[in-house]
Amino acid sequence: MSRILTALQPSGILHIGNYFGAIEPMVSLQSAGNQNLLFMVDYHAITVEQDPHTLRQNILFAAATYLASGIDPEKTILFQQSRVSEHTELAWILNCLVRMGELERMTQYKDKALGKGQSVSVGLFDYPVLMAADILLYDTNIVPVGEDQKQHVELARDLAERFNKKFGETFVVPKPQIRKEGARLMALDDPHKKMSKSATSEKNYLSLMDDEKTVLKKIKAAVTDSEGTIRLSPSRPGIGNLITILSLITKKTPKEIENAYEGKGYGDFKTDLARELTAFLTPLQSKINALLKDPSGLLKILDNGASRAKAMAEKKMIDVRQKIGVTLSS
Ligand code: AQP
Repeated sequence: MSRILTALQPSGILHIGNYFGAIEPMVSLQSAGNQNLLFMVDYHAITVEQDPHTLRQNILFAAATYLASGIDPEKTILFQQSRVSEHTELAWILNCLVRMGELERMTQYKDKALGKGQSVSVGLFDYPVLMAADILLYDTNIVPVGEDQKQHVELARDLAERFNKKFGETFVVPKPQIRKEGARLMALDDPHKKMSKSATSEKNYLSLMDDEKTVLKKIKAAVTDSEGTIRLSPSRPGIGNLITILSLITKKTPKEIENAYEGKGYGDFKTDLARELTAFLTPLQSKINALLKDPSGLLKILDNGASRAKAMAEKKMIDVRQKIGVTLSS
Protein backbone atom coordinates (compact mmCIF):
# COMPACT_ATOMS: atom_id res chain seq x y z
CA MET A 1 0.00 0.00 0.00
CA SER A 2 1.36 3.42 -0.98
CA ARG A 3 0.54 6.73 0.58
CA ILE A 4 -0.48 9.18 -2.14
CA LEU A 5 -0.82 12.91 -1.56
CA THR A 6 -1.65 15.91 -3.66
CA ALA A 7 -2.95 19.43 -3.06
CA LEU A 8 -4.25 22.45 -4.94
CA GLN A 9 -4.22 26.13 -4.13
CA PRO A 10 -7.66 27.69 -3.69
CA SER A 11 -6.33 30.73 -5.52
CA GLY A 12 -9.11 30.91 -8.09
CA ILE A 13 -11.62 28.78 -9.93
CA LEU A 14 -9.87 25.57 -10.94
CA HIS A 15 -9.16 25.02 -14.62
CA ILE A 16 -8.94 21.95 -16.83
CA GLY A 17 -5.13 21.89 -16.36
CA ASN A 18 -5.63 21.41 -12.61
CA TYR A 19 -8.28 18.79 -13.36
CA PHE A 20 -6.20 16.67 -15.74
CA GLY A 21 -2.84 17.40 -14.09
CA ALA A 22 -3.81 16.57 -10.52
CA ILE A 23 -7.48 15.78 -9.78
CA GLU A 24 -8.15 13.01 -12.32
CA PRO A 25 -4.89 11.12 -11.48
CA MET A 26 -5.81 11.30 -7.79
CA VAL A 27 -9.29 9.91 -8.48
CA SER A 28 -7.86 6.97 -10.42
CA LEU A 29 -5.26 6.20 -7.72
CA GLN A 30 -8.01 6.18 -5.12
CA SER A 31 -9.45 2.90 -6.34
CA ALA A 32 -6.15 0.99 -6.09
CA GLY A 33 -6.37 0.51 -2.31
CA ASN A 34 -3.83 3.23 -1.53
CA GLN A 35 -3.96 5.60 1.39
CA ASN A 36 -4.77 9.04 -0.01
CA LEU A 37 -4.58 12.58 1.25
CA LEU A 38 -5.90 15.53 -0.70
CA PHE A 39 -6.09 19.09 0.53
CA MET A 40 -6.58 22.73 -0.23
CA VAL A 41 -3.33 24.59 0.42
CA ASP A 42 -4.83 27.85 1.62
CA TYR A 43 -1.55 28.99 3.20
CA HIS A 44 0.08 28.61 -0.22
CA ALA A 45 -2.69 30.68 -1.79
CA ILE A 46 -1.93 33.68 0.47
CA THR A 47 1.62 33.94 -0.88
CA VAL A 48 -0.05 36.26 -3.37
CA GLU A 49 -2.79 38.71 -2.38
CA GLN A 50 -6.21 37.15 -1.73
CA ASP A 51 -9.52 38.73 -0.87
CA PRO A 52 -10.67 36.93 2.36
CA HIS A 53 -14.27 36.50 1.20
CA THR A 54 -13.22 35.09 -2.18
CA LEU A 55 -10.62 32.83 -0.53
CA ARG A 56 -13.32 31.33 1.72
CA GLN A 57 -15.51 30.69 -1.33
CA ASN A 58 -12.61 29.19 -3.31
CA ILE A 59 -11.78 26.75 -0.50
CA LEU A 60 -15.35 25.46 -0.49
CA PHE A 61 -15.43 25.44 -4.28
CA ALA A 62 -12.24 23.34 -4.44
CA ALA A 63 -13.66 20.86 -1.91
CA ALA A 64 -16.87 20.60 -3.94
CA THR A 65 -14.84 20.13 -7.14
CA TYR A 66 -12.86 17.21 -5.69
CA LEU A 67 -16.01 15.50 -4.48
CA ALA A 68 -17.84 16.12 -7.77
CA SER A 69 -14.85 14.67 -9.65
CA GLY A 70 -15.10 11.38 -7.77
CA ILE A 71 -13.09 11.82 -4.59
CA ASP A 72 -14.66 9.65 -1.91
CA PRO A 73 -14.04 11.11 1.58
CA GLU A 74 -14.14 7.60 3.03
CA LYS A 75 -11.16 6.59 0.89
CA THR A 76 -9.35 9.93 0.72
CA ILE A 77 -8.61 12.25 3.64
CA LEU A 78 -9.93 15.57 2.33
CA PHE A 79 -8.99 18.65 4.34
CA GLN A 80 -7.82 22.23 4.53
CA GLN A 81 -4.07 22.81 5.10
CA SER A 82 -4.49 25.62 7.65
CA ARG A 83 -6.48 23.32 9.94
CA VAL A 84 -3.33 21.26 10.60
CA SER A 85 -0.81 23.66 12.13
CA GLU A 86 1.98 21.04 11.93
CA HIS A 87 2.41 21.98 8.23
CA THR A 88 3.75 25.43 9.11
CA GLU A 89 5.71 24.11 12.10
CA LEU A 90 7.56 21.58 9.94
CA ALA A 91 8.06 24.23 7.23
CA TRP A 92 9.97 26.34 9.77
CA ILE A 93 12.25 23.45 10.67
CA LEU A 94 12.89 22.71 6.98
CA ASN A 95 13.55 26.43 6.41
CA CYS A 96 16.55 25.98 8.64
CA LEU A 97 17.86 23.19 6.38
CA VAL A 98 17.16 24.64 2.93
CA ARG A 99 19.69 26.91 1.24
CA MET A 100 18.88 30.28 -0.32
CA GLY A 101 20.43 29.14 -3.61
CA GLU A 102 18.06 26.17 -3.81
CA LEU A 103 15.01 28.41 -3.56
CA GLU A 104 16.47 31.00 -5.93
CA ARG A 105 16.67 28.28 -8.60
CA MET A 106 12.94 27.45 -8.47
CA THR A 107 11.47 28.28 -11.87
CA GLN A 108 7.93 28.81 -10.60
CA TYR A 109 9.21 31.48 -8.19
CA LYS A 110 11.18 33.13 -10.98
CA ASP A 111 8.09 33.12 -13.26
CA LYS A 112 5.74 34.46 -10.62
CA ALA A 113 8.17 37.06 -9.29
CA LEU A 114 9.06 38.33 -12.76
CA GLY A 115 8.53 42.06 -13.07
CA LYS A 116 7.26 42.41 -9.49
CA GLY A 117 10.57 43.69 -8.05
CA GLN A 118 10.72 44.17 -4.29
CA SER A 119 6.95 43.74 -3.82
CA VAL A 120 7.15 39.92 -3.95
CA SER A 121 6.28 38.29 -0.62
CA VAL A 122 8.80 36.22 1.32
CA GLY A 123 6.04 33.58 1.40
CA LEU A 124 6.18 33.22 -2.39
CA PHE A 125 9.94 32.63 -2.18
CA ASP A 126 9.46 30.11 0.63
CA TYR A 127 6.47 28.33 -0.99
CA PRO A 128 8.48 25.19 -1.96
CA VAL A 129 9.53 24.64 1.67
CA LEU A 130 5.93 24.69 2.89
CA MET A 131 5.14 22.27 0.07
CA ALA A 132 7.97 19.99 1.20
CA ALA A 133 6.49 20.06 4.72
CA ASP A 134 3.01 19.22 3.31
CA ILE A 135 4.48 16.13 1.67
CA LEU A 136 6.99 14.91 4.29
CA LEU A 137 4.61 15.26 7.25
CA TYR A 138 2.59 12.29 6.02
CA ASP A 139 5.34 9.88 4.95
CA THR A 140 4.13 10.24 1.38
CA ASN A 141 5.36 7.79 -1.26
CA ILE A 142 3.82 9.32 -4.40
CA VAL A 143 2.82 12.87 -5.31
CA PRO A 144 0.70 13.12 -8.50
CA VAL A 145 1.35 16.61 -9.90
CA GLY A 146 1.48 18.57 -13.12
CA GLU A 147 4.86 19.15 -14.74
CA ASP A 148 5.22 22.61 -13.14
CA GLN A 149 5.45 21.12 -9.65
CA LYS A 150 8.11 18.51 -10.41
CA GLN A 151 10.98 20.74 -9.27
CA HIS A 152 9.23 21.38 -5.95
CA VAL A 153 8.75 17.64 -5.30
CA GLU A 154 12.45 17.17 -6.07
CA LEU A 155 13.30 19.74 -3.40
CA ALA A 156 11.09 17.80 -0.94
CA ARG A 157 13.14 14.68 -1.78
CA ASP A 158 16.42 16.53 -1.19
CA LEU A 159 15.22 17.91 2.14
CA ALA A 160 13.99 14.49 3.30
CA GLU A 161 17.39 12.97 2.48
CA ARG A 162 19.26 15.84 4.14
CA PHE A 163 17.17 15.60 7.31
CA ASN A 164 17.53 11.80 7.45
CA LYS A 165 21.28 12.04 7.03
CA LYS A 166 21.66 14.68 9.73
CA PHE A 167 19.17 13.42 12.33
CA GLY A 168 18.55 9.77 11.45
CA GLU A 169 15.86 8.01 9.39
CA THR A 170 12.70 10.12 9.79
CA PHE A 171 11.07 10.93 6.46
CA VAL A 172 10.00 8.81 3.50
CA VAL A 173 11.60 10.14 0.32
CA PRO A 174 8.64 10.93 -1.99
CA LYS A 175 8.42 10.49 -5.77
CA PRO A 176 6.55 12.78 -8.17
CA GLN A 177 4.10 11.07 -10.53
CA ILE A 178 3.54 12.99 -13.74
CA ARG A 179 1.15 11.81 -16.41
CA LYS A 180 2.43 11.51 -19.99
CA GLU A 181 -0.25 13.63 -21.66
CA GLY A 182 -1.90 16.64 -20.02
CA ALA A 183 0.75 17.28 -17.38
CA ARG A 184 1.21 20.77 -18.73
CA LEU A 185 -1.78 22.29 -20.50
CA MET A 186 -0.82 25.57 -22.06
CA ALA A 187 -2.57 28.95 -21.97
CA LEU A 188 -5.16 29.41 -24.72
CA ASP A 189 -4.01 32.95 -25.39
CA ASP A 190 -0.29 32.11 -25.38
CA PRO A 191 0.68 28.46 -25.93
CA HIS A 192 4.22 29.19 -24.72
CA LYS A 193 2.93 29.81 -21.17
CA LYS A 194 1.19 27.32 -18.90
CA MET A 195 -2.53 27.57 -18.22
CA SER A 196 -2.82 29.26 -14.84
CA LYS A 197 -5.83 30.08 -12.65
CA SER A 198 -4.36 33.35 -11.40
CA ALA A 199 -3.60 34.61 -14.92
CA THR A 200 -4.64 38.22 -15.44
CA SER A 201 -6.69 37.41 -18.55
CA GLU A 202 -9.61 34.96 -18.47
CA LYS A 203 -8.66 34.06 -22.04
CA ASN A 204 -5.66 32.19 -20.58
CA TYR A 205 -7.62 29.26 -19.13
CA LEU A 206 -10.69 27.09 -19.45
CA SER A 207 -12.32 27.20 -16.04
CA LEU A 208 -14.22 24.15 -14.82
CA MET A 209 -17.21 26.52 -14.42
CA ASP A 210 -17.19 28.07 -17.90
CA ASP A 211 -20.59 27.83 -19.62
CA GLU A 212 -21.23 26.74 -23.20
CA LYS A 213 -21.04 30.26 -24.64
CA THR A 214 -17.78 31.08 -22.84
CA VAL A 215 -16.17 27.78 -23.83
CA LEU A 216 -17.02 28.36 -27.49
CA LYS A 217 -15.74 31.94 -27.34
CA LYS A 218 -12.46 30.96 -25.67
CA ILE A 219 -11.82 28.01 -28.00
CA LYS A 220 -12.60 30.06 -31.11
CA ALA A 221 -10.16 32.73 -29.88
CA ALA A 222 -7.45 30.20 -28.88
CA VAL A 223 -4.12 31.03 -30.51
CA THR A 224 -3.04 28.58 -33.23
CA ASP A 225 -1.01 29.34 -36.36
CA SER A 226 -1.50 29.99 -40.04
CA GLU A 227 -0.97 26.38 -41.24
CA GLY A 228 -4.57 25.37 -40.75
CA THR A 229 -4.03 21.61 -40.39
CA ILE A 230 -4.82 19.47 -37.31
CA ARG A 231 -1.36 18.01 -36.76
CA LEU A 232 0.97 17.68 -33.81
CA SER A 233 4.38 19.23 -34.22
CA PRO A 234 6.83 20.69 -31.68
CA SER A 235 6.86 23.91 -33.69
CA ARG A 236 3.05 24.24 -33.39
CA PRO A 237 2.29 24.46 -29.63
CA GLY A 238 -1.15 26.10 -30.04
CA ILE A 239 -2.86 23.39 -32.08
CA GLY A 240 -0.89 20.74 -30.16
CA ASN A 241 -2.38 21.99 -26.89
CA LEU A 242 -5.92 21.87 -28.32
CA ILE A 243 -5.36 18.33 -29.66
CA THR A 244 -4.13 17.29 -26.19
CA ILE A 245 -7.27 18.75 -24.56
CA LEU A 246 -9.54 16.92 -27.01
CA SER A 247 -7.56 13.73 -26.46
CA LEU A 248 -7.91 13.98 -22.66
CA ILE A 249 -11.64 14.56 -22.87
CA THR A 250 -12.54 11.98 -25.50
CA LYS A 251 -9.86 9.43 -24.43
CA LYS A 252 -8.85 9.21 -28.11
CA THR A 253 -5.15 9.21 -28.97
CA PRO A 254 -3.70 12.33 -30.63
CA LYS A 255 -3.07 10.13 -33.71
CA GLU A 256 -6.76 9.15 -33.92
CA ILE A 257 -7.66 12.83 -33.69
CA GLU A 258 -5.20 13.79 -36.41
CA ASN A 259 -6.70 11.09 -38.68
CA ALA A 260 -10.28 12.15 -37.94
CA TYR A 261 -9.49 15.74 -39.00
CA GLU A 262 -7.50 14.93 -42.13
CA GLY A 263 -8.53 17.48 -44.75
CA LYS A 264 -10.51 19.58 -42.25
CA GLY A 265 -9.57 22.99 -40.82
CA TYR A 266 -9.57 24.84 -37.49
CA GLY A 267 -13.25 25.85 -37.80
CA ASP A 268 -14.58 22.26 -37.67
CA PHE A 269 -12.02 21.18 -35.11
CA LYS A 270 -12.66 24.07 -32.72
CA THR A 271 -16.46 23.68 -32.95
CA ASP A 272 -16.16 19.99 -32.07
CA LEU A 273 -13.69 20.67 -29.27
CA ALA A 274 -16.00 23.28 -27.71
CA ARG A 275 -18.94 20.84 -27.93
CA GLU A 276 -16.97 18.02 -26.29
CA LEU A 277 -15.73 20.35 -23.56
CA THR A 278 -19.26 21.50 -22.76
CA ALA A 279 -20.49 17.90 -22.67
CA PHE A 280 -17.69 17.13 -20.21
CA LEU A 281 -18.12 20.23 -18.04
CA THR A 282 -21.92 20.45 -17.75
CA PRO A 283 -22.50 17.33 -15.57
CA LEU A 284 -19.43 18.19 -13.46
CA GLN A 285 -20.79 21.72 -12.90
CA SER A 286 -24.22 20.38 -11.83
CA LYS A 287 -22.54 18.16 -9.24
CA ILE A 288 -20.34 21.02 -7.98
CA ASN A 289 -23.35 23.36 -7.69
CA ALA A 290 -25.40 20.74 -5.82
CA LEU A 291 -22.56 20.24 -3.30
CA LEU A 292 -22.14 24.01 -2.85
CA LYS A 293 -25.82 24.29 -1.91
CA ASP A 294 -25.01 22.33 1.25
CA PRO A 295 -22.03 24.16 2.83
CA SER A 296 -22.60 22.49 6.22
CA GLY A 297 -22.28 19.08 4.54
CA LEU A 298 -18.96 20.19 3.03
CA LEU A 299 -17.75 21.58 6.36
CA LYS A 300 -18.55 18.28 8.07
CA ILE A 301 -16.42 16.39 5.53
CA LEU A 302 -13.56 18.90 5.96
CA ASP A 303 -13.78 18.74 9.79
CA ASN A 304 -13.55 15.00 9.67
CA GLY A 305 -10.62 15.12 7.22
CA ALA A 306 -8.79 17.70 9.37
CA SER A 307 -9.00 15.55 12.50
CA ARG A 308 -7.73 12.47 10.65
CA ALA A 309 -4.83 14.42 9.11
CA LYS A 310 -4.06 16.16 12.42
CA ALA A 311 -3.71 12.83 14.22
CA MET A 312 -1.13 11.66 11.64
CA ALA A 313 0.74 15.00 11.62
CA GLU A 314 0.92 15.23 15.43
CA LYS A 315 2.52 11.80 15.62
CA LYS A 316 5.14 12.72 13.03
CA MET A 317 6.02 16.00 14.73
CA ILE A 318 6.65 14.28 18.08
CA ASP A 319 9.38 12.30 16.30
CA VAL A 320 10.75 15.35 14.44
CA ARG A 321 10.97 17.54 17.58
CA GLN A 322 12.68 14.70 19.43
CA LYS A 323 15.21 14.21 16.60
CA ILE A 324 16.22 17.87 16.33
CA GLY A 325 16.66 18.19 20.10
CA VAL A 326 13.90 20.56 21.19
CA THR A 327 11.99 17.97 23.25
CA LEU A 328 13.45 17.97 26.73
CA SER A 329 11.96 14.76 28.11
CA SER A 330 13.24 11.54 26.55
N1 AQP B 1 -1.48 24.06 -16.88
C1 AQP B 1 -1.46 22.95 -16.15
N2 AQP B 1 -1.47 21.74 -16.74
C2 AQP B 1 -1.44 20.60 -16.00
N3 AQP B 1 -1.41 20.60 -14.64
C3 AQP B 1 -1.42 21.79 -14.01
N4 AQP B 1 -1.41 22.14 -12.72
C4 AQP B 1 -1.42 23.48 -12.61
N5 AQP B 1 -1.44 24.04 -13.83
C5 AQP B 1 -1.44 23.02 -14.72
C6 AQP B 1 -1.38 21.19 -11.62
O1 AQP B 1 -2.50 21.43 -10.79
C7 AQP B 1 -2.13 21.16 -9.44
C8 AQP B 1 -2.54 22.28 -8.56
O2 AQP B 1 -1.80 23.42 -8.86
P1 AQP B 1 -1.70 24.55 -7.75
O3 AQP B 1 -3.05 25.02 -7.43
O4 AQP B 1 -0.93 24.03 -6.60
O5 AQP B 1 -0.87 25.70 -8.35
P2 AQP B 1 -0.11 25.90 -9.68
O6 AQP B 1 0.68 24.70 -10.02
O7 AQP B 1 0.65 27.18 -9.53
O8 AQP B 1 -1.33 26.04 -10.66
P3 AQP B 1 -2.03 27.31 -11.27
O9 AQP B 1 -3.31 26.89 -11.81
O10 AQP B 1 -1.08 27.99 -12.18
O11 AQP B 1 -2.32 28.21 -10.02
P4 AQP B 1 -1.84 29.66 -9.70
O12 AQP B 1 -2.14 30.48 -10.92
O13 AQP B 1 -2.62 30.07 -8.49
O14 AQP B 1 -0.36 29.57 -9.43
C9 AQP B 1 -0.65 20.88 -9.40
O15 AQP B 1 -0.42 19.48 -9.38
C10 AQP B 1 -0.18 21.46 -10.70
O16 AQP B 1 1.00 20.83 -11.17
